[in-house]
Amino acid sequence: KANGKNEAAKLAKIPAAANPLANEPSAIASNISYHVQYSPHFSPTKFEPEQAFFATAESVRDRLIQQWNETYHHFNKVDPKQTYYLSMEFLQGRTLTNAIGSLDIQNAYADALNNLGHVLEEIAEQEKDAALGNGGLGRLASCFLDSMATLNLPAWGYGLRYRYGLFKQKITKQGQEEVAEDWLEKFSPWEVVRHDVVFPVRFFGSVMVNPNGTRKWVGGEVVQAVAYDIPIPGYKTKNTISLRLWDAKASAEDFNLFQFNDGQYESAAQLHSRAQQICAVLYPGDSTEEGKLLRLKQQFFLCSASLQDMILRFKERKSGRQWSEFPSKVAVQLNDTHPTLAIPELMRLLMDEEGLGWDEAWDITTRTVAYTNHTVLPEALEKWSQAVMWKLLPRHMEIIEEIDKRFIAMVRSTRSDLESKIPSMCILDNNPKKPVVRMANLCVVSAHTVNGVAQLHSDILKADLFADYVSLWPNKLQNKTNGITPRRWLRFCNPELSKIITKWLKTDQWVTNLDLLVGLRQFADNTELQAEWESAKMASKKHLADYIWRVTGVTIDPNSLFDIQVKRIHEYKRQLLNILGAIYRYKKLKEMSPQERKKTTPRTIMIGGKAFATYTNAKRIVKLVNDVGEVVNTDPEVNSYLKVVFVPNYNVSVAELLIPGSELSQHISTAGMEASGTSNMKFSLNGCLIIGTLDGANVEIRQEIGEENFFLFGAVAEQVPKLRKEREDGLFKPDPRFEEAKQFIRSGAFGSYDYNPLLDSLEGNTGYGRGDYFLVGYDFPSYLEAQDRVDQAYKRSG
Ligand code: B1N
Repeated sequence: KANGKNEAAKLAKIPAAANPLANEPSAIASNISYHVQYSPHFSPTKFEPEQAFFATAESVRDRLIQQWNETYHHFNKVDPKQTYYLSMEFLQGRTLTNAIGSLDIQNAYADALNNLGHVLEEIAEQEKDAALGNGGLGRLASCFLDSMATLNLPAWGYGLRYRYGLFKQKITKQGQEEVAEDWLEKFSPWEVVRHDVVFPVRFFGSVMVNPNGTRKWVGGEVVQAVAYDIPIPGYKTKNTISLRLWDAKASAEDFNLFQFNDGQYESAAQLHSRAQQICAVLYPGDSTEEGKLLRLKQQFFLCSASLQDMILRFKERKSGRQWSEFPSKVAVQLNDTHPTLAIPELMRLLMDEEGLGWDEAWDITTRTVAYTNHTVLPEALEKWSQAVMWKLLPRHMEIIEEIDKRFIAMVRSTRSDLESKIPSMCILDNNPKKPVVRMANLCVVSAHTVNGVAQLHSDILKADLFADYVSLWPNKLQNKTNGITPRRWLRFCNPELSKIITKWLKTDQWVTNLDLLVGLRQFADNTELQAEWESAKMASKKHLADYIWRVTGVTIDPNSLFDIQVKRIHEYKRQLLNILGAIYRYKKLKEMSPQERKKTTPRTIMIGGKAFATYTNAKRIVKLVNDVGEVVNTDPEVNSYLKVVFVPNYNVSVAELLIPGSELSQHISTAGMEASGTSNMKFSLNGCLIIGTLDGANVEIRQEIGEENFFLFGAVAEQVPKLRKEREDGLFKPDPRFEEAKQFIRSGAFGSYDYNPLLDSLEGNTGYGRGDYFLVGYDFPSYLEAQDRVDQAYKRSG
């Protein structure tokens, strides 16, 4: 362990480097010590791991800034078509290890820190996760940035600089407790504020009609959007792109000095505090009820600031150019419907600010914008109240009405056969009870391309949700199966396995070209490779076991099968199926004789994930997993054959620890409901087998890794509607094993908490209005059978 005083003494002896960006450990050490002294954030002379982290990060940042500026100048000169990824969420996680790895200077940094009395891994753990997202959708955005940078693409990410990211999850006797996560508590060494990049963003107000008939949005309140940039280095390339996060600020004129001097402190700063609210918190997703108006403000704030920035860049890169060039220089990708307002905002900017006519503005907008759909869950499809929209964005509502009117006229004049479909295809739902804007419809009507995120999901979009549009625009809908960055999710999080792969492939090119991994297939039966592989897995399992002990106090056996399910807690993801399976396993173990137990495959089941704060059933599931763990792990009869662990506060850096140590991972959503899933890819990449349904990207992963490496069970998507109907009609006969597992909970085996409401959701007519909407009962028997196959396979593999 580093001792602050000794390290500080060492620091004082480090000479200044001639070139602060040189790659020798001595130059790096001197650059780190420079930052300790001259970029001080703490009292002088302290050099504990925390201080060492910030100084190391700043030293790495120096290098990033150099590449970053060069990238910036290069693209300014070349003027390529830029991709802009608009997303309300980016789940960046930690940056240090990724940045050092991308710059390919791990060893030099490790040595430099050693010389200064520190250990790189320990320093890296000081960093807080930047969790400006909820789950897969946000992490996908961050993976795309890494990959685009690595592919040398001219891309930018645009998002919001939330003051508080996703909450920290604490587990107490009551279950999950949410605590604000202060990722900016000290500061983030990775962000650079651009004081020269500031745009006004208006809210409320009214529409003024000019004498010539053109329209202008005026009045209301104006907030300033200030750019904070985070460098995104590509792997072993100089290309370093930007994640631009907007923060909201009121201007000095908005501070009412007169009121302040009069002692009216709160009202004097009212506009300032209203501006601060905009980026105060990330809205936890998967929800239905939030501060609707504030969330809409956030969405518009992101869209307006980002588009103004893109337009300015377009103009600055070449003066006096034609607007018709815009779509060949700018591509805007909407990450779900959350940034849909980019569509009417681009129309407004082009027409009201730049003086273009409707037709030209529409042509440019539709050729610029593309939309990715990430879900078919009806409650996650955004619909904004027309009343709220008229109030906050009056000019945009005029534009949306016009888009809708023209769309309907176009369908009527060209496709009279679709007349009956117009009410569901159009944008405005004018139901007098609750008139809303259907954001997905606005996106499909306006985007040149719409994509789903896995083959099955895209097929469902085409056959179901967006079927009528397919008949209108046969080529608009495409599939783009999600992906993950192999840098963070294998090369950096699992260096032991990476080394083995590089050794056997005789190249490390797989880090940027995963197709090369098929080259390992020819060695599959090589016992030397197998032994190396196993020892890497064992090392990761021990590392993980150590972590689990630190955060939960539970000891787990690295020789048991490590079985992991980590993702947001949701009924459709069916963590309940997992824990019911664990409960059934426990009950059977209890009934066995000691000799019989010895023949079973020892397992450690780990479940982690955050539940949305007001999602009652999700929170009950968290509590149930914890209660089951409490009983099972302290039961001396069975706890060498089964452990059940709830992994608290699942986030990106916890994932980086769990995934390398996994042997089986669960991707067991009700078929047709998980659009893609992305952790399934991460687990597979780390040599973990999957138990899963034919859902999302599981389908394609199974084809890639081979059926023998995928423990398949459950209903397929086409069966689901019929099975739900059968349940409703009382035709479903539950398997006795399912009844037994539920009964065991009801009997109080896991404590006195009232689990009846949760269990009732699997029966009768509760839950989503129809009992067991997610078909846990239907899939339970085939799930248990798949788990038996897992146990057998593990035994065979020794
Ligand atoms: O997007 C991921 C997919 O891999 C997952 O299957 C999918 O569930 C996820 C509202 C969402 N879909 N929708 C959301 C997030 C926040 C919010 O406020 C919806 N997240 C997904 C990447 O494609």
